[in-house]
Parts: sequence; structure tokens; C-alpha cells
Amino acid sequence: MALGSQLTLRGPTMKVAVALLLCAVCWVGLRAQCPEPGTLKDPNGVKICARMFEHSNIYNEQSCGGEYLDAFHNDDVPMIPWRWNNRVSSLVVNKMCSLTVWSRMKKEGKKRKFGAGIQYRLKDVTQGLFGNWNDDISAYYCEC
Ligand SMILES: [Ca+2]
Repeated sequence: MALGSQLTLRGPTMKVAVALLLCAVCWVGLRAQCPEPGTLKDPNGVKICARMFEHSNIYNEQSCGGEYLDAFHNDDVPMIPWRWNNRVSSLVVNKMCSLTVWSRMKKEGKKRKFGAGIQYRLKDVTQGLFGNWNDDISAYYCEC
């Protein structure tokens, strides 16, 4: 632990403690975890069809980060809210549900149907020959 010993030598103990505390807070802030498909419910206990997340991560346990957008049963959204356009990077589909997505507004462009489960990285989901689905969802339909 070269960094730790340098800090100890150069600064007072208090500085080290503060640094460690900040680091811990920082790590918690960055940490995210994809919910298990069967646990997706809103605060009122209503089943969520699918949850789409702003970020993904190369580590599965840190994926599904940032803001998220919930889709409920029968949500038919040909025009995703503007601030969500081309932004979704990971998603979870509830058990017995499916989420169909399009790469262009008005359900145009490429189309893909996701069954129940966790997609940690839409970057890994191919679209056509060279593309992928990261930051490329512009319309969706969810059903259970
Ligand atoms: Ca994103």
C-alpha cells in the first residue's frame, strides 16, 4: 500500500481519515447493482415490467447505475421522453414480461425484444453487423 504509507508520512492522521472517508463515500456513490427481475415493484407494490438504466459497467455488480426509467405492463411508448432518448445502457425485464425496443423514434430503425432477465451492458448486445444497443433506445413497448 504505497499510497497509504505516503499519506501517513506526509500528512497528519486526520487527513488520512478524511481521505479514507471521502473514498468510501465515493465508492458507495459509484456502486450500483441490477435488481433481480422478480423484485421489480414500484413503491405501491405495483409490478414493474422493465427498468431501464442510464449507465452500465464492465463489472456486473456495478452496472445499472445512474437514473432509471420504469416501464409498466402495456406501456406503449413510440417516442421515449426526450431526456431518455439514446441514453439507456442497461436494463432489467421482470419475470413473465418482455420489452421490445426500437433504435429510432416512432418505432423505426432496428427492433429488438428482450425477455425476462438482466442485460448488464447493452453495449454487448449487437445491433446489425457492427452496431450495438448502448445509448440507442428511442421507443419501447413492455408487456407481461
Ligand atoms: Ca447511457
